[in-house]
Amino acid sequence: MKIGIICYPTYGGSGVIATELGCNLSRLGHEVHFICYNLPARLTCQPNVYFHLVDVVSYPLFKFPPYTLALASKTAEVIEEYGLDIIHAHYAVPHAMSAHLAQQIVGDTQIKIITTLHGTDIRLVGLEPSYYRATKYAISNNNGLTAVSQYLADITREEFKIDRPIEVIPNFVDNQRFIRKPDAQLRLQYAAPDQKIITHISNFRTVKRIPDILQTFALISQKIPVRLLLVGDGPEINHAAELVNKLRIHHRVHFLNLVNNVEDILSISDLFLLLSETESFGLAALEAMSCEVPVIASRVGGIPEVVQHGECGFLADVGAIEEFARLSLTILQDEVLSAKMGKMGRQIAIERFSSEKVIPLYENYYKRVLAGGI
Ligand code: GMT
Repeated sequence: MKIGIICYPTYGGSGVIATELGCNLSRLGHEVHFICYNLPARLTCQPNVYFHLVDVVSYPLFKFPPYTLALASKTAEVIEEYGLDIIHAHYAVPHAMSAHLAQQIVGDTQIKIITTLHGTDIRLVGLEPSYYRATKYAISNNNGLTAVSQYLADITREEFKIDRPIEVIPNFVDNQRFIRKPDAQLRLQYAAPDQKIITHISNFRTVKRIPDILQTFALISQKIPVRLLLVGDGPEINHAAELVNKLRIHHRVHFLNLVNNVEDILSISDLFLLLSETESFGLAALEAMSCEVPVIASRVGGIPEVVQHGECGFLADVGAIEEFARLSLTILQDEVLSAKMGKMGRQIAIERFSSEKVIPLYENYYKRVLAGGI
């Protein structure tokens, strides 16, 4: 198949999944065309993969350069030039609409549009009155629609009052890359041998409830020797640094910013925290599980579909800081339980969320959409 992929080219989960999906599809022999405003962060050069830059031209009259139109124009151009079969848009706003426009522009009934919903495109941005109607129109009229969790599919039907089928295809992880390979030297950079390492990885947006991460960590650190690694960057990072000082935990917290070797950091971690307000899936938690790191997470959105409570970690209600700290200590103070949960996490990551299992689900879905069977 000739597949066009539209995504945000950043380190965020939707961009990572889109990029990994495209690379995997190209290895299976499909021709893959990324259409983005930048080279996707995780994209590596390989045969059968093309990159098309969306150039958003500005003009003094424009207060807001029309990215949606530039993306639609570029997508239409690529569809025609390369004879694409499918455009797969990741993250509905505004990609579902740009892809729909491109389909109308080329006026070719052969090209099929599929959108994958990732989370905040539906739960936060798409529900904003400014975007609601256009998002609903686009996802109702695309040829195929997938969601990364059952929770997200259900909430989309409810919030957007649409009754079309939504295929649930979960996110996936490369179990060969995300495998526990602890580097003793790297560990020593952050913690003494008697200290545990807790890790949080995110885009540091409000939805991640960074203050809860820090307060939970502060409670844990009152009981055992421990260090916190904060990986990633985003709007809340300065606020996080201020709170770290206020809580007097600055000597126990490391800000790592964006790192390319996430799997190395996870491999030296003893616990992963994801205490978000809402989370359609929680890809970072899945990557931790694949590296045998037990997870403490909020019982919200699609997280319970990934993190099995009592098996590979524990869940508690959003904001339940004392409970998060208590559950974290239960794991950190029991080596047998910790190892058992780590192994179970990896088993779940392999059995249910490996790229080998999930990529064929997308391939089959594409074939069904092309055959008009959705
Ligand atoms: O919505 C975001 O915070 C960004 C978005 C992304 O582009 O990374 O994350 C969403 O998509 C990820 C990949 O499917 C999911 O793992 C995240 O759970 C989801 N984020 C939220 O629902 C908050």
